[in-house]
Amino acid sequence: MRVTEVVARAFRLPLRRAWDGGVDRNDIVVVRVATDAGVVGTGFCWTPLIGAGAVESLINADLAPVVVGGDAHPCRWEELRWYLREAGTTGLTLMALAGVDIALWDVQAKAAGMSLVDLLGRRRDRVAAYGSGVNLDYDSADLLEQVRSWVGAGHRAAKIKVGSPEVARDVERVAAVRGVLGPDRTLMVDANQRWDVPTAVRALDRLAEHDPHFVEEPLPAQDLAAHERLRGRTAVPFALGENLRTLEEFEGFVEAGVCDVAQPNVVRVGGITPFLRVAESMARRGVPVAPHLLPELSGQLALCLPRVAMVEDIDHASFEALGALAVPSGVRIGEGWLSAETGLGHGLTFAQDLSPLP
Ligand code: SMN
Ligand code: MG
Repeated sequence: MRVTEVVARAFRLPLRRAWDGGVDRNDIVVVRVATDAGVVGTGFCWTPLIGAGAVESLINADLAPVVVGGDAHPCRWEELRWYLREAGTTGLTLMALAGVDIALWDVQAKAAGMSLVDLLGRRRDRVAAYGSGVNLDYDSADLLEQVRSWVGAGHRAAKIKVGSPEVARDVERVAAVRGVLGPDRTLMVDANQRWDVPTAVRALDRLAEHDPHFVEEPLPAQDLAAHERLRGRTAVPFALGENLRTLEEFEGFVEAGVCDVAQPNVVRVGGITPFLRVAESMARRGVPVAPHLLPELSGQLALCLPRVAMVEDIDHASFEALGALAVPSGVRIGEGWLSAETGLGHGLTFAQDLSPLP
C-alpha cells in the first residue's frame, strides 16, 4: 500500500476559559494521508500556542513530497526524521512527524479492519483517569468549584497547579483542595517548571503534609542536575516528561533516578512510533507511564501500554470538548475510568468547519 497524498491544515480551537498566562486557544494541524488502496488515514499535531503554522508548512512543503509514493507504514519514522534533520531533530520536526505517523497508524489499523487499540494490542479494557486543570490563575473559589466538579464526575484523583509567587498561596490552595478531595482521593501537584531547587524544597516541605501523590515538573524540564539535587531533599515523587522529546532524554532522567512517573506527549515525542518506544523503555525500567494530555489518543495508547499509571482528563479541553470532532470518538471518560470503543482506526474524525489560523 503506497501513499498517494499528504495534506496538512492548521486550525484554531478557542478554549472555554484561558489557561494560565493567557493561553486562550489550542491549535491543531490535521493531516490527511491517502493511499492507493483507497484507505485514508488522519493524523494530527497539537500545540497550546506556538508552532502550528510552521508545522503545517513543514509537512506540506518538506514531508509530503517524500512520504508520497512510499510505503504507507509508520516504520518509515526513522528515515523521515533523518530526512528532516537539517530543520532540527526535535521540537517542530517531531511535531510534524507526529502528524504523519499518527495518520499512518490510522491507515494501518483501517487497512487491517481493526481499531488502533486492537492493532497495538489491547492490554486492558479501562484505565484510571484523573481530573486536571490549568488553574494557577484561578481564585480559590473557582479552583475549588473545578475540583468539586471532578469529584462530582466520579474522579478519584485530581491534579492542580502550584508555583505561585508566594509558597503560602500554594499551601493554602493545596490544603483546601485536599479538604474537598478528602483523605482517600489522590492529589497531584504540577509546578510547570516554575521553581528553582531552594524554592521547591521549601514548597514541598510544606505541601508534603497534604500527601501529594507526586509533584510534576518541579524544575526547568531540561535541568537534570537540578532534579538530582532536589531528589536528595524531598520524599515527594517526581512526574515529568511533557517537555522531554527523545527516548534518550527519558532514559537519562530515569537512570539518574529522578523520574518516578513518565509523561510523554504523543505529539511532542513525534507520534505513536516513538511514544511506544518510550513506553517500552519505561516499563523495562519499572517506571509507569501517564501519557500527557490529548485524552482521546493518549487514552487509547494507555489501554495498550505494558505499564501505565493513569490518563489526564483535562478540563474542557479534550478534542470533543473543544468542538473539534465531527462525531464522538468512542473514547469515554466516566466515574474515573477511560475506555475506548472507536470502530476502525483511532476513531478521530475532525469537523469540517473548524477555523483556520488567521
Ligand atoms: C499542561 C501542559 C500543557 C498544556 C496544558 C496543560 C499541564 C499538564 O502541564 O500537565 O496538564
Ligand atoms: Mg504538566
